[in-house]
Amino acid sequence: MNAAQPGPDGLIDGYLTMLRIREFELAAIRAHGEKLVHGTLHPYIGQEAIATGMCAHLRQDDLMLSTHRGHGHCIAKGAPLAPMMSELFGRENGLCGGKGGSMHVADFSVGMLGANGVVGANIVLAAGAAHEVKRRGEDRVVVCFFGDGAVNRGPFLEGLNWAQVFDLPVIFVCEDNQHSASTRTSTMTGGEGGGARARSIGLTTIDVDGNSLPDMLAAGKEAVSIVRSGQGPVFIHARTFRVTGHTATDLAQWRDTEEVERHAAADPLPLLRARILSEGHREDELLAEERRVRTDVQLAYDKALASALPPATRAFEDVQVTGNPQIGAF
Ligand SMILES: Cc1ncc(C[n+]2csc(CCOP(=O)(O)OP(=O)(O)O)c2C)c(N)n1
Repeated sequence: MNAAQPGPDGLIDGYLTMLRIREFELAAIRAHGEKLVHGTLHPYIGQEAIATGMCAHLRQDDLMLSTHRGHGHCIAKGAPLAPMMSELFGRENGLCGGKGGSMHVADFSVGMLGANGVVGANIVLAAGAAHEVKRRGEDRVVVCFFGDGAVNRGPFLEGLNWAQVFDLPVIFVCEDNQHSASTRTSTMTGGEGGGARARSIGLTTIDVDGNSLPDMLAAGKEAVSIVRSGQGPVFIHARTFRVTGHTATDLAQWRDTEEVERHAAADPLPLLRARILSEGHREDELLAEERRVRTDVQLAYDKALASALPPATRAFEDVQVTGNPQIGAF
């Protein structure tokens, strides 16, 4: 084991976070099929090691910007499951009072500044948040997750350049699942992609197998140590694969069957479980922990289902800021 790699406890904690994300996603997909979740839902299944490995090194007061595929980021940053599920169900006890839903969920109390339905838009928001952190002289770190499709949008250049020029404490994590909605990203990306573009701007760049929790933990640790010590922004290129279709209703029949089967066979969760057991962890103890995770997710589902919708009288609250514009998110 390399010195930067985690010990067995780090792997077990990480595995259980990944399982929490996976089980939450399976429950959310089920709820979507039962018409309990309205609007589109983008599952994070297959990519759990990235959010888990990255967020394992963050403090609660560190900040995070997420995407349309944001449930995993939110859970890994520490958002509680029941209010999150309620948010997806549009219930009044949801994290955003049931008005944000899957694509606009946020939890400022754990530094989760928001999912974002506009591809790439969170990159400039992250640069802005990092600029404010630096202006205040704080040692907080900002992490921004986005997909490989986002590197072809304007905010990618703008955000990375700004972060580099002002030496900002931000980690850009590109989750390269090889697809942008239903298009192979390689067919619409010039040159060598996000990593090469980040390097050309001057960012420290880390390339990592995003399906390996040990590798992601090591990459996250290195990135946080660079950024928190004031050595400027970092770009992580995390290679992964989206196991499901683009959305909960996309059966992804347009994809190459051989490729999908190959990646399903390399599902990071069972592989990590097998590794943990091979390193001597007792299976009965792991089974008990797994049962606890599944119970927590089921309780979150049941609680959301039993919760009330926001009253119609509050429909126009939270829609527009009418109070003090100085009220900050962090
Ligand atoms: C500015 C913008 N253009 C188009 C869309 C429609 N759209 C939603 S998700 C998506 C694909 C994004 O791909 P990627 O950034 O790789 O993330 P992934 O879905 O693979 O996680 C697109 C094009 C959007 N939401 N925002």
